[in-house]
This record gives sequence, structure tokens and C-alpha cells, in this order.
Amino acid sequence: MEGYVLTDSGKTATPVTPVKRSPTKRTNFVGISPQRELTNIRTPTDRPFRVSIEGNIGAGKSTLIKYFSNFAGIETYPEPIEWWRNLDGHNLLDLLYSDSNKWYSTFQMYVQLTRLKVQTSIPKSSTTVQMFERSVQNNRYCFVEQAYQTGVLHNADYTIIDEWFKWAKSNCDITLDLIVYLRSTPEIVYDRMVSRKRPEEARVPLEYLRQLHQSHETWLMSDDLNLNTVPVLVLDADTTLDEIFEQYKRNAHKILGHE
Ligand code: DCM
Ligand code: MG
Repeated sequence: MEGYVLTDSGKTATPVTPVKRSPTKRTNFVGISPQRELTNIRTPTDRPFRVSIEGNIGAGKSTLIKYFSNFAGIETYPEPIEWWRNLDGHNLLDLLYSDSNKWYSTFQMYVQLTRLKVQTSIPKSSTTVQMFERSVQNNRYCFVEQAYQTGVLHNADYTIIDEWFKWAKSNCDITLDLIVYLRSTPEIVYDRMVSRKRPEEARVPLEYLRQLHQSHETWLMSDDLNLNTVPVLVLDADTTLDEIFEQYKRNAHKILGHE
């Protein structure tokens, strides 16, 4: 299988040359005008098209999902954040940000379980597209990887989460057909995060968003097929809301698997 990166420019697509041993950053791959085009989005016949919306905190994933939720045949699955905020009365998101070293592993184990439930949801018979806000794959390659690389997660915790991930991958169908990457600048999404005033996130520093940005880049913008084999459509999430809606419209056919 090959890895691809899509653009929203509509030019002829070219497969990305795959596999390097270590992730190679597409450093000259900028916003929505990349050198690499994308093709070959697999349109499954035995189940709905599955697309995951990815991006940093505050990148606009919920806005995109809300926009497409009115389209016919689409089932949308916003992140189950309320489950994380109230697990039998425990606010795991708050615990996470109040003491990351203590709670990171617990939180990610639970997020992984809830994502697995969401991503294996049985669609309605009329559903042609399932659209997820983030994915099981995101957990493993963004949040968990980042926490391990920065020393927040102990190797034992990291290995347990990875074992669960590998088990889920081989025993459940969590495959995706397309990833939409809302690519953003950490400083910009930091301001958005601060202004939306989610109480648990009041303590989140800009540095954390920089680290998460880097983990998204490594996961989605490198040619390493050990990290990702799913086609990636990159949208510029730094722009104004009007411009973002324009990008949605321009790319709707790709996002919904019609191309
Ligand atoms: N979150 C996390 N680990 C995950 C997924 C999400 O810590 N694996 C946190 C980051 C944000 C919140 O949950 O604080 C989700 O918000 P958003 O959808 O804006 O990224
Ligand atoms: Mg969200």
C-alpha cells in the first residue's frame, strides 16, 4: 500500500514515494500548496467511506464536522470529550492537566477505549460516509508518542498502550480511507484555545501545543509508512472562518470520498 498526500488544488495527483527507515519531514510542503499531490483514495464497497479529521487543539475540527453533519448520508462522530469529563463522576481531562505525570497514561488508556468504541460503531444502513473527530491512530501516533518522547510517559505505560493498539489494529476494523489534516500554527491555535475558555485547558502552555504540532507533522507529513498509510488531505487551518468554509466547499468531493 502507498502513502499519499492530497492537496486542495485539484491538480493531477502523484503517489508519494514511500518508505524511509526514519521519518523524513516534508519541510518544504507548505499549507495547501504542496509539491506532492495525492491520488488513489480507496472507496470501499463493503462499508461507508471513513474519514478522520485531525489537527491540533483548537485547529477547528469540530467546526468542520458541524459543517458536514448536515450533508445527506453522513454520520459524524465528534470526540467523546464528555465521556472523558465524567467517568463515573471523575473528570479525567481535569486530572490530566492538573498532574500530567500521574494521569497521562490513565487518560490515554481511556481515550483509546472510547475511540475504539466510536470507530467501530455500526453505521446506519443509509450511511455512506462516517466522519470521525480524531482516531485511534491519532492517540497512538500523536498524544501517546509525544508524551513518551518528552518523558511524560514511562516506557512501561507506553508499551502497554502500544500493545493494546496493536491488538486493536489486528482484531478490529479501525481502517480509515482518508485523513483530513487541519494544519495550523501553534501560536494561532493557542490563542483560539485560550479564547474558548475550556476550564480544564486553562493550564495548557503554548509549548505543549508546539509539541503536539510536531507529533502531527511527524505522523502525517513524513513518508514513513510505519506511521501512516492513509491518504492525507492537508487544509490550512490558520485562515479566517470564511476562508476555511471556502476550503471545505472546494474539497467536499474529496472529503466525502467522491473522487
Ligand atoms: N486530548 C488529549 N489526548 C487525546 C485526545 C485529546 O489530551 N488523545 C485533549 C486535548 C484537548 C481535548 O482533549 O484538551 C480535546 O480538544 P480538541 O478537540 O479541541 O483538540
Ligand atoms: Mg474538538
